[in-house]
Amino acid sequence: MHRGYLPFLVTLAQATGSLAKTVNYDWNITWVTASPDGFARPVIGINGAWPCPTIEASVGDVVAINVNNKLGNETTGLHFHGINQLSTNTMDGAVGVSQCPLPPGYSVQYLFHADDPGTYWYHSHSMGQYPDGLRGPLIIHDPQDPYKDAYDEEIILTMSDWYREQTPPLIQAMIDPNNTNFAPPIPNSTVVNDGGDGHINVEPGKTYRLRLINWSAMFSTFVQFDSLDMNVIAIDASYVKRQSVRNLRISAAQRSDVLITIPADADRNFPYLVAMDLNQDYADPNPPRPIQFPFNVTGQLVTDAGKATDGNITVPKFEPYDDVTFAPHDDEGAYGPVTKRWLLNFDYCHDVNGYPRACFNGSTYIAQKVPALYSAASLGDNNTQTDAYGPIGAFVVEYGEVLEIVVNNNNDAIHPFHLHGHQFQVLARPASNAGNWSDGVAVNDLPPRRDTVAVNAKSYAVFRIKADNPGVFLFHCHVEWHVELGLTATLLEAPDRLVNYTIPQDHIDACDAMGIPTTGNAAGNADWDNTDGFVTVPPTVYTGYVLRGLDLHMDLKY
Ligand SMILES: *[C@@H]1O[C@H](CO)[C@@H](O)[C@H](O)[C@H]1NC(C)=O
Ligand SMILES: *[C@@H]1O[C@H](CO)[C@@H](O)[C@H](O)[C@H]1NC(C)=O
Ligand SMILES: *[C@@H]1O[C@H](CO)[C@@H](O)[C@H](O)[C@H]1NC(C)=O
Ligand SMILES: *[C@@H]1O[C@H](CO)[C@@H](O)[C@H](O)[C@H]1NC(C)=O
Ligand SMILES: *[C@@H]1O[C@H](CO)[C@@H](O)[C@H](O)[C@H]1NC(C)=O
Ligand SMILES: *[C@@H]1O[C@H](CO)[C@@H](O)[C@H](O)[C@H]1NC(C)=O
Ligand SMILES: *[C@@H]1O[C@H](CO)[C@@H](O)[C@H](O)[C@H]1NC(C)=O
Ligand SMILES: *[C@@H]1O[C@H](CO)[C@@H](O)[C@H](O)[C@H]1NC(C)=O
Ligand SMILES: *[C@@H]1O[C@H](CO)[C@@H](O)[C@H](O)[C@H]1NC(C)=O
Ligand SMILES: *[C@@H]1O[C@H](CO)[C@@H](O)[C@H](O)[C@H]1NC(C)=O
Ligand SMILES: *[C@@H]1O[C@H](CO)[C@@H](O)[C@H](O)[C@H]1NC(C)=O
Ligand SMILES: [Cu+2]
Repeated sequence: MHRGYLPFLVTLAQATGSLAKTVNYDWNITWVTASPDGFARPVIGINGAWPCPTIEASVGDVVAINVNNKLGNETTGLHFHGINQLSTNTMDGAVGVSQCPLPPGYSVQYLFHADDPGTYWYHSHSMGQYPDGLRGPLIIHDPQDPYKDAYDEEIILTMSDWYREQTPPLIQAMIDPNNTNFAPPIPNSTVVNDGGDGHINVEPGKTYRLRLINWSAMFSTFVQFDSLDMNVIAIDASYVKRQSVRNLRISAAQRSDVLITIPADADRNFPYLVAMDLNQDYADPNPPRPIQFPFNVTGQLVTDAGKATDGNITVPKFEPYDDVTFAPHDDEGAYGPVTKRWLLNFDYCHDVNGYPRACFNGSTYIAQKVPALYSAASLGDNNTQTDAYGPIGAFVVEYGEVLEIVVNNNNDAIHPFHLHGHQFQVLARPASNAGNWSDGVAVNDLPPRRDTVAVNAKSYAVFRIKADNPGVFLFHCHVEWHVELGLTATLLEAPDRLVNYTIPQDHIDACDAMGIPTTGNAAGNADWDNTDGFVTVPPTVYTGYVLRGLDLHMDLKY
């Protein structure tokens, strides 16, 4: 099975040195029963087990993952969050954008280059599936890690909200036309490492690199370790100048790598608190929905299992470190001059059909039949016509441009925004109630980079990227329930370089099995401006990714 991009990958692997290897995984996606919070329910696991395994590679490696959908009754797809997929956009795993839904009984191989070190995670990017359990850590180790002499061992600590109900009924309630409050489902608990007691064995005198990963569907987490400071060394997949902090707020999809030193004379265990932020805007002293921190998990850094492990800590007031004040480790300054600006005004809305949805500039994202990348690859030079892609909020940037992305959050809650394909620079992210962005606002000229940033309530954020990764990339809120409400837009990056882009045969086979065209505009029409068959009404009934029986040529309501 040969792929058009494989020679490219091999060339890169060779270029980075003889130690480069291919890391192979062979995965069956399967139903498993698990009870991470003491309540048993079906979850989506891998090779009959859950929590899902960790993908580990080193810089320069090629990662090859065979994904066999053995769910029987649902489609799927895997996204590798934070991996830029430079020149491998077909491997981004965003269903409806860079691939078709993978039907039961079918397989695809994800093949990409481990080019940048860091703490990442993978998850299903198929309607609402990751809160059902299909998520795991993805670590790319760095032989050149600038902090490698500063720690002795590594520990992965994941944290998440957890729902006892399966996702489909939760999404059904979310997208129902009667959900006029745009109300998301409230989780039942907080889990660390997808279950277990949160005990971590440590030794006095050692320094640990904790890779904190938040894969919540909705809520952010505050993290604090008793009397021990955290030394932050990386956010998402970007190194920062070492910074000591007491408390972090980690939004859905964000990661932080922190060093923690256990005192050499430690004679006890150290509790740590993971507290879910259930306020819409934690800075607001009178939150509109005052459900305050009911979901705490207290874990323990255990130096001696014979000593008390029931200690806990109380944090009178969470004062999380401001993550936009971290400094990039490599001193890379703000990209410039800006040649294009993408200004997005987010608010809840009623769409043209009157349905309660989430909008950028008054428009909600509506998934189309043909993955947008496949349209870009097949429409020739008409692939720059944003109307060819249907109502997916398409925006074109040319190769080499410096793109400034501005998001105004007109809502009274904090929302974590994520861009696929880049670690973007965060130039400004003021406090809540700063109002809308205006040209000339102060920006940081030594900005930190990351791939997900929490935008404060009634406020804004300013990001920049260099358009050096031809592809089709989603920009969306990482609250899964808001994705279902359409809080997504689409970046068409250097579409002129996507003409005749090679789509792997196994990805094409998945589309064929689903009855989805792989060329043409959003509806598969050869003429870019023929809108017959465009999807213009967002789904209000969640048939979702569920296949009715084994009729693979289902209606396209995924
Ligand atoms: C995947 O499932 C098939 C049966 O459907 C089995 O033969 C194979 O060994 C499984 N693979 C793994 C890695 O468990
Ligand atoms: C698919 O099957 C699993 C396992 O039986 C079940 O728990 C789940 O609810 C089903 N999914 C749908 C969408 O019906
Ligand atoms: C919407 O309608 C459904 C089905 O009739 C009902 O179960 C649900 O409670 C309603 N939701 C709201 C927010 O009124
Ligand atoms: C989970 O939480 C929801 C929302 O608060 C609640 O309605 C439901 O009863 C809870 N489920 C269980 C099994 O505790
Ligand atoms: C994870 O992110 C969610 C959503 O932003 C947030 O509410 C929750 O507090 C975060 N959890 C941790 C442990 O950082
Ligand atoms: C833990 O916190 C609870 C509630 O704040 C308190 O009642 C209890 O005494 C604490 N336990 C210890 C060992 O400090
Ligand atoms: C969770 O922890 C916070 C900070 O210590 C505290 O304010 C809150 O009362 C705790 N919640 C519960 C339910 O214990
Ligand atoms: C969104 O609306 C603003 C204000 O009207 C406008 O300046 C901006 O260009 C619009 N963005 C897009 C992507 O159309
Ligand atoms: C682009 O669309 C125009 C009609 O608008 C058509 O004449 C032309 O052939 C198309 N170009 C390609 C490469 O398909
Ligand atoms: C921000 O702009 C929106 C229009 O996009 C407007 O409705 C809102 O009132 C503005 N907010 C402020 C604080 O001026
Ligand atoms: C793309 O493929 C078409 C059909 O084979 C061909 O006519 C066209 O020249 C190709 N375009 C580019 C830019 O390679
Ligand atoms: Cu993502």
